[in-house]
Formats: sequence, C-alpha cells, structure tokens
Amino acid sequence: MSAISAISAMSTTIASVALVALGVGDVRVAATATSDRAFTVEADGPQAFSLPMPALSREERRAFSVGNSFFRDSWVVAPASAAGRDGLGPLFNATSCSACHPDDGRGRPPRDANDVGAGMVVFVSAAASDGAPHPIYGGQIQDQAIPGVRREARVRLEPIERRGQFPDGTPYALRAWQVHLDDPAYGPLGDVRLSPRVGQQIVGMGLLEALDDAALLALEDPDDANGDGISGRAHRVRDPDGRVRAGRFGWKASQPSIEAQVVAALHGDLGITSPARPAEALSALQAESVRAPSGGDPEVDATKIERLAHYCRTLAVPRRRGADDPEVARGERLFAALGCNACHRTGLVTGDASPIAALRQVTIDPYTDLLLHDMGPDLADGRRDGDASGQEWRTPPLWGIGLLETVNRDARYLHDGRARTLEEAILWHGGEAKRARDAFAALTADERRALVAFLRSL
Ligand code: HEC
Ligand code: HEC
Ligand SMILES: [Ca+2]
Ligand SMILES: [Ca+2]
Ligand SMILES: [Ca+2]
Repeated sequence: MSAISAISAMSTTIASVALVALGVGDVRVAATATSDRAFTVEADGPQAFSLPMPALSREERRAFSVGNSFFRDSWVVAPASAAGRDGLGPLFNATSCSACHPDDGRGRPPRDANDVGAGMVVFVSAAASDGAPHPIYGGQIQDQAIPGVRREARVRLEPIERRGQFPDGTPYALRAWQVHLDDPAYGPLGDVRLSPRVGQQIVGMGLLEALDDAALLALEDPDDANGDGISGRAHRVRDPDGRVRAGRFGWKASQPSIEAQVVAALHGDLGITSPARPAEALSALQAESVRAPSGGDPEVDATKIERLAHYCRTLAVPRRRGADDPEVARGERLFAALGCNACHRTGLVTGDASPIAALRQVTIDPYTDLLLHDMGPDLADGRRDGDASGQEWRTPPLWGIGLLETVNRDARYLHDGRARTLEEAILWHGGEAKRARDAFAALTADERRALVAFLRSL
C-alpha cells in the first residue's frame, strides 16, 4: 500500500468511527451535575489552580490556608529564628513546593545550567542496576546545596530538533532534550539512566486519590483482550504500611497517596526529614563528607505533612469554559472518535475512602485512567521506576490543561516539558497511542484546530 492510500484508508476509518460516535450521540459536552459544584470552580485567570473546593467545611478551609502557607513559603537553612521552617538541604532542588508548582501549576525545564529551582527534577540510577538508586548520587540529582556543601551536579538540557510533516503536507517541528549532568561533585556518575520530569499542576488530586484501587484495576487490560491496541495497567506499589496499592501520583504513578508524594517531595526535593523519612537524602558516601546543621529531629512533624496533603487534596478543579462553542464540540467528538478517551477517561466514580466527605461517591471527568501505558521509544527515558518500564507513563489528567498557559506563561507539556504546544504533545504520542496520534495527524487542519480548541476548554 502506498503512503497516500494508507492515509486515506485511515481517514475513512476515522470518518466512520466519528459517525458512529455522532450517531450514538452519547458524547458528554460538559459535566453539569450539581454535585460538581462541590469541587469545581469557575475560574479562568492566573489563580485558576489555586482555589479551594467550594464544599469544604469551615475547619477544612482553615486547614487549607495553613497548608497553603507551608506550600508557598520558602524553607531556610538551619538553625534559623523561623523555627519550624528551617532544615533546608543539605542537598535540595528548590526552596519551596511552589517553586516547582508555581501558582499550583506546572514547573518548567531549566533554561541553562545555572537556572535552578524552577521545577525540573532529574531522577537517576546506574545503567546496570535496573532502576535502583545510584550508589553515590541516590535516586535524584540535587542541583542545589546549602553554603559549604557541594551541589551534586548542574543540569544542562541540549535541545534536539526534529522535523516532520502532516499527511496534508503542513510541516511541523518538535523539540526533545538531551540531558547533561555537568561538574558532578561526588565522583564520576558512570553509565547512568536519567529521567527528567517537571512538577505538574496539582488540581483535583483529592478526587484522583478518592478513586478506589478496584476502580482503577477494572480499567486495566494488560493483554489487550478487547483488541483496541491499548493495554494499560496499574502501577502496583507499596504504601508506607507495606500494602500493595494502585499507584497514581507522579508521571509514572509511583506514589500511592498524596501523603506519600508529600513525604517524598520534602525528602528528595527540599531536604526536609519527616517521621516517615527521618534521615537526610544522602548516600553513605555523601554522608561521610557532608556536615550540615539539622532543623529538628525530624524537621517536620506529622501535622505539617497532613496540612500539606490536605492542601493538595482540596485544590479545586477549574470548570470547563466554552464547552458549547461549535468548534469545541466538534473537537470533543474527534477526541472520542480518535480514541484519545481510551486513556484520557471521563465518567469515573470515586469511592468512600476520602477524608473529605464531598469527594466520596461522585462522578468525575479527569481525562485519565491513572494507568501506565507503553508510549513508545520517543518518549521513553529507558529507566525502570518501580514496576514501570522506561517506556511506560501514567496517563496525565487533562482537566485544567487549557488554563496551563494562563497560569504558567512558560507552560510546557509532557513529562520533561519538551512540548511547547498541545499539538506537539499529541504528535509525540507513540506505542499504544500511536494509532490515535496518526489519526490526529491525518485530520484536516480545521479538525486539528477543533481538537486543540477542545483541549483548551478543559
Ligand atoms: C524541585 C521541584 C519540586 C519541588 C520542590 C516539589 N515538587 Fe512536587 N513534583 C515535582 C515533580 C518533578 C513531580 C513528578 C514526580 C514524578 O514523576 O514522580 C511532582 C509531583 C507532585 C505531585 C503529584 C502530581 C500528580 O499529578 O501526580 C504532588 C501532589 C506534588 N508534587 C506536591 C508537592 C508538594 C506538596 C511539595 C512540597 C512539599 C512539592 N511537590 C515540591 C517537582 C517538585
Ligand atoms: C495509550 C494511552 C493514550 C492515548 C490513546 C492518548 N494519550 Fe495523551 N497521553 C498519554 C500519556 C501516557 C501521556 C504522558 C506522556 C509523557 O509525558 O511522556 C499523555 C500526554 C498527553 C498530553 C500532555 C499532557 C500534559 O500534562 O502535558 C496531551 C495534551 C494529550 N496526551 C492529549 C491526547 C490526545 C488529544 C489524544 C488523542 C489524539 C491522546 N492524548 C491519546 C496517554 C495517551
Ligand atoms: Ca534537612
Ligand atoms: Ca542525590
Ligand atoms: Ca485494550
């Protein structure tokens, strides 16, 4: 089959799939159930990700404000008069949560090797170790350190340009990163596997947490039994009590709960010890040479962790905008017809486990299944992370994605912030999503614009 006839065969398939979707008429245009008002907000400005869920009780709102200040304020080197906010480092990546999640939005890749603390973390392991922490540098590269201590390395991203063409002849350009670790301070890194990732926007976390494991396991299709080319599986991880849970947070769903994510962020990104991680993030070799004042034993208590987790749990989801615009509605039909919604799922129902009553037993449209998918070699980092292979990534939620550029002017898409636009993000899809990606590329320019208009309405 020539390339041209392959493409036209493909668009015929898409057209008929689209007709089926239209005929059935079951494409939900906007989530308008009254219960949604409990956890969504009408907001389209730079603070759109920063609002508490409307349904919070007065006490939950107060806890939100306390968590908000822990999230926003910078940690300082111990000892400091700001007791309770000291203990930063000795090694760290940024001085506050909000440095990497600015305005509760998305961090960005560094502009050069001196641009630190803006949201990217490079995870590391020795090539031969199958994902274990690096023997000297641990699980992640900290590119900052307190005075008198050497930062581990400087992170430098070298852009790699890639050009392509839509089947209709329109050219496009993509950009990926080659990661370099300059001036390693604790000895040679050797042959390593690196996984650069940016901090995500953190809206709606409490709803994702409120999905029961069983609800996620029901979405799995590890052997693609239904033959749609998509075979997501849950990332089975251990929670702090040793129970196996369906992981859901982070780009590889490595963390089973918001609390576990908060503990890991404090420990790895800020250098703050906690009851669950009482020792600083230093390898044995580093611990021999690094002397640093402690900000307490441990540096945060369970209450602060709980407040931070509560804050992340109760940030509201911005409501959709312009959902009844005809172009947006057309884009929404294409999203379904192309099979984007096989992974970016809607209509999930939460269980009873959330500590926030308003988040129990509600239907949500997060545009994710929280499962791992093989996304092909172009997006692969080649590094095992728990049970996730180098090619597997968690479907990221798309709710709020249309506001990312309003909240974070430098917003970038995908796990390492390589994509400058939503269109680029789609074009990088491969592996299980290759069929959907190729179908997107084969659309007319108007249809592609409609699909992007739909994404911008989320
Ligand atoms: C140095 C940058 C950095 C700092 C500081 C940081 N984060 Fe993150 N955050 C990230 C990255 C990178 C990820 C994705 C991690 C992964 O893929 O495993 C992430 C993920 C998260 C997630 C999960 C988001 C999702 O969609 O799954 C939450 C919640 C979160 N961070 C909260 C926090 C909190 C709370 C703090 C402060 C205690 C914090 N972060 C500090 C970079 C950072
Ligand atoms: C097989 C599952 C799957 C399918 C099908 C799929 N996606 Fe994705 N999508 C993902 C995963 C996984 C990522 C994250 C990849 C990464 O960061 O490396 C992603 C990322 C994205 C992003 C960037 C999100 C962000 O937070 O930066 C957008 C936008 C997106 N997808 C839209 C689409 C559209 C539109 C389609 C249909 C043409 C589609 N996806 C089909 C799994 C899928
Ligand atoms: Ca510390
Ligand atoms: Ca390290
Ligand atoms: Ca399947």
